[in-house]
Amino acid sequence: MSDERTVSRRSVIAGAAAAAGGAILSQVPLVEAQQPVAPGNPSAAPGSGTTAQGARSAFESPARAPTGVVTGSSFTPLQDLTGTITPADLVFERHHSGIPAIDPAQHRLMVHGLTDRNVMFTMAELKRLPSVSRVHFLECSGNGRAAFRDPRPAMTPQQVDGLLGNGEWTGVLLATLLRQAGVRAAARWVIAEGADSAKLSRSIPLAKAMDDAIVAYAFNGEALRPANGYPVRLLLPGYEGNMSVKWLRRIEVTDQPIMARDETSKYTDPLANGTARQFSFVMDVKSLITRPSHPQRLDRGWREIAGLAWTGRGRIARVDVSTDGGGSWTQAELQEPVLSRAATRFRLMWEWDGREAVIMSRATDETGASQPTREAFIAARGPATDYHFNAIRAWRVGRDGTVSFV
Ligand SMILES: Nc1nc2c(c(=O)[nH]1)N[C@H]1C(S)=C(S)[C@@H](COP(=O)(O)O)O[C@H]1N2
Ligand SMILES: [Mo]
Repeated sequence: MSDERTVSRRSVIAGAAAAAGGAILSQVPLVEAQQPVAPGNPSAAPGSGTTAQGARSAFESPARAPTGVVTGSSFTPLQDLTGTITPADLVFERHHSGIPAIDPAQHRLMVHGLTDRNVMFTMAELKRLPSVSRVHFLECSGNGRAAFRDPRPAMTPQQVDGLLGNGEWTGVLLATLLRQAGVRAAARWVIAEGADSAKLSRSIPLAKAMDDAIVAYAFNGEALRPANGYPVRLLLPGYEGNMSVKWLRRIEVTDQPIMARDETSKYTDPLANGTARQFSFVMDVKSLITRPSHPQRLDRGWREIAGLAWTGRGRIARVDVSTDGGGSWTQAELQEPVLSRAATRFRLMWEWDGREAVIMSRATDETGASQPTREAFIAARGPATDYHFNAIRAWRVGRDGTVSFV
């Protein structure tokens, strides 16, 4: 343990830090002493009836924060969520020309181009094919832009990094569809096109299409929501969100990229030397502390520092947490199972002693890649970079217990 004011959950449970563990429990007033009867007053009257669809407790109101209308985003309320799975009705939305209303009975997905045959799939046909269910994150490559460009103390995790969702996607591997069509030897790319009026199109390396790309029709156990691509979308694990084309209608196999609007005028990264980095597909290793965060106000004593870490390159290997602005770091616990290209929850117990503290997290993935400091990020990418913001971020805890984004 490198920091005397932090303690891992495992060491508490194992009794290896019995003194520290005892200190935690003695300071947390779990129940009033000498409670003579069980708390609460069970109602004598029967409760309300069973329901066809679940609703949240009237005491809970997590919500997305929409900006824009037809061209817009709505942000995942990361501060309200626990574990790793984003509920379908809270996962962020990002669309370039509104949410199309598509009748699944009328929808078709065409696979053509450098193929032995052109194939057209109905939704019923897609659902007859062998399916996979996999947990992956989906992150817009513009995520974190406002927090990088214009950091404000009152920002919440939702505003900092809310263009992030994580959940279980079900569908057919794109490789299965491509094998049915028969990919010709000259093929190198596939072009995916959406059925929205933006006809959002992206070029995808054939190797990715044949590897883990999913033609997904469900999320978290049920049909996709209209905003997230109903009835069918692409999900490219670990790649920038823009490439996971929603309302998927066409896959064209080609020998070169098409240089679509969304991969030329947008989603290229201007660099310091005046050139731009194109086809920066993979999302970099990243993490965010979601609690404590703004607008929480802390009391002194022990609490959990918790957040999410994710990387497009595979699994998260470790997350280190600092409570002194990066002076010293302690390795956090990772919630098992740690899945590839999926959000991973990290946790560390921390005793806040009432002095000003700056808390931050730094994730490292299985390839050895680690989050850069803001200074190193700017040095590498230049001041005008517009995507893939993965520098270390921090929250400041003031003497009055208020938490603000740094
Ligand atoms: N057809 C289509 N696909 C799209 C988009 C779009 O506007 N149209 N937006 C893209 C962007 S920029 C992102 S970040 C993700 C967002 O997916 P979500 O809205 O399901 O969270 O979808 C991508 N796929
Ligand atoms: Mo995006």
